[in-house]
Amino acid sequence: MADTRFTALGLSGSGKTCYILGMYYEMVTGVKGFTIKTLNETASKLEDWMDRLDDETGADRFPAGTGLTEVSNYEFDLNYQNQKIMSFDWMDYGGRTLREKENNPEAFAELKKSISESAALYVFVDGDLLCDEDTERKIKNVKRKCGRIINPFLTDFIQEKGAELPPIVFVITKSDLCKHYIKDNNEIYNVLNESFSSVFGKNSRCYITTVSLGNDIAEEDGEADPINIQIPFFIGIYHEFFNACNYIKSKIEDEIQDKRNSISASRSEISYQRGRWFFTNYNKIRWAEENIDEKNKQIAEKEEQLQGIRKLLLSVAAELTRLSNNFVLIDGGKEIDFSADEVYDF
Ligand SMILES: Nc1nc2c(ncn2[C@@H]2O[C@H](COP(=O)(O)OP(=O)(O)O)[C@@H](O)[C@H]2O)c(=O)[nH]1
Ligand SMILES: [Mg+2]
Repeated sequence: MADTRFTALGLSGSGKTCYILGMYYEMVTGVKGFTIKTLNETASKLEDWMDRLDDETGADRFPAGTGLTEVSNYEFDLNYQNQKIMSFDWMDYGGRTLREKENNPEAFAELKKSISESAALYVFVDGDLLCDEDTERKIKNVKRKCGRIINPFLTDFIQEKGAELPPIVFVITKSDLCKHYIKDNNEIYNVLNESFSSVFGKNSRCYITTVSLGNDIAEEDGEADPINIQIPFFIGIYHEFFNACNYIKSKIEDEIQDKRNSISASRSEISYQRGRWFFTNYNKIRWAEENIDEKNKQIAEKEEQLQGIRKLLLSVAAELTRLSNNFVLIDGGKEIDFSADEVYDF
């Protein structure tokens, strides 16, 4: 079991499988000290796809479409300078699964379960749907060919999570194709807001970013050179790792407090024994002194552990801040600047 799970919602052909491939392609060699590796046998599939992405041309270089209701689970480990940050599961499935409630109830149930366990939910919007000069037609495309099917899943997720709603990340794929048609961030927000109106509510935190496998990847001999591909998953990691760190921190602080209590009990024992006139128990004094040394050593270890976590958390926050020019954050329905201030107080 990985530490956390992310799920991508998107129709067939929206670019979900290529996204995983692109992310692996980018991160396996490392970005700013961060690397990911796969932990399960699905890695070999990614390795084959990577070779093909580099060696083939035209449509052959992309993974063959995911079987319509096939479900694969990728397990990744994210490391920073060879230290593990966390492991995460990323579920990939054929886009038809979204509509297979009756025909393939197992795959559908697996998808529903994955959504409800997810620490971040990704909505993949096919960039092809934005390849139109007219904003109204973009809205119509996204509403009809994406929103209509995905909205019920989003509504369930929002209701189920309530006040604890995890971030929802809109990933607009194939930006190499659609960037020529997008006027500005406002237009993208407008299209998404019209198509997924239930999402941009008071207690939601939504991110929007565009990704591509490469600027000229659509050309016959275009090269893979992923753009923004690490952003969506760094957003998920940032939130989940921050939550995990807070949890670990409060546990460590409780443990440190226990040890401090034990030290003060030992100190009382020592002064009690020393205060006795005739019956001083020197063994008890020795035990108490040993206990104080031992507990002080354990406190130092715990504090070091906390420092290590703090360092990792700061590195994740710094990386997301570095990338923040390339995504939009909508908090409670309003666009705000991304800031990792909460982490600096950690
Ligand atoms: N131009 C371009 N095409 C892409 C990109 N990513 C995916 N595609 C195309 O979209 C197709 C479907 O992608 P895929 O990941 O299989 O979609 P899925 O059904 O959501 O898994 C691929 O076969 C590619 O032809 C991209 O970044 N740029
Ligand atoms: Mg697929």
